[in-house]
Amino acid sequence: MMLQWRIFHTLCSAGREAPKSLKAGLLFPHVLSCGHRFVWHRTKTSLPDSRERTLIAVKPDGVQRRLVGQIIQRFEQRGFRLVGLKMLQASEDLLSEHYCQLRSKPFFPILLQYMTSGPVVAMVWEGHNVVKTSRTMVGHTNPAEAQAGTVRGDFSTHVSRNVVHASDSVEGAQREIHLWFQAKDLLDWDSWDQMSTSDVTTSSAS
Ligand code: DAT
Ligand code: MG
Repeated sequence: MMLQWRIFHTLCSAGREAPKSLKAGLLFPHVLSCGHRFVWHRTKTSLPDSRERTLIAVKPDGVQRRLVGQIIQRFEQRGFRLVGLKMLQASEDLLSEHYCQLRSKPFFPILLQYMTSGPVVAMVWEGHNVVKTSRTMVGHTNPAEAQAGTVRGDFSTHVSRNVVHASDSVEGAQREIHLWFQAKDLLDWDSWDQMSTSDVTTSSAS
């Protein structure tokens, strides 16, 4: 502990920013050893995709039905990190860009009408394989074919009211996140339980 304080003061007096883990350890001494073991562990075994991100959006029907909390809970309990969150009334322009691959579909005008019918809660979630895992958690596009236990399988019955959006590829997620969020509104942070929710499995998992 004394050593931590010494390093902290040395950095501060030299006008440098102390590492986040050190600050956390000083503010919350009970996590000090975990915090430092955690940082050491990350540099040794983290895979690049532990920082993979996806866009999840609770659609207007999900917001109207007050499902936001339950949907957030599912992603939190799965072990993903929330790095961006906002509620907005999405514009037709934004949605037209978001769903650009569907512009020629007959249901496109109805989709835009539905998606602009009320507020949307847009989120960016981060973690190992978050894109693929989120798609599984959200379930089939058509809720009639979605497995029970998925968001769509538990909360919806019709494709035109399927409660939630999830990016379908890593590249698609990057495009969508850029569309919905400014970089300054996304936070990089380390969760203290990261070792137990993902890093410990990364040395052998793909
Ligand atoms: P997903 O949302 O599972 O990625 P998608 O990208 O193919 O599915 O379609 C985007 C949304 O468009 C979908 O969530 C609901 C709507 N949609 C898709 N197919 C539809 C259809 N046949 N009729 C009405 N809406 C549809
Ligand atoms: Mg899609």
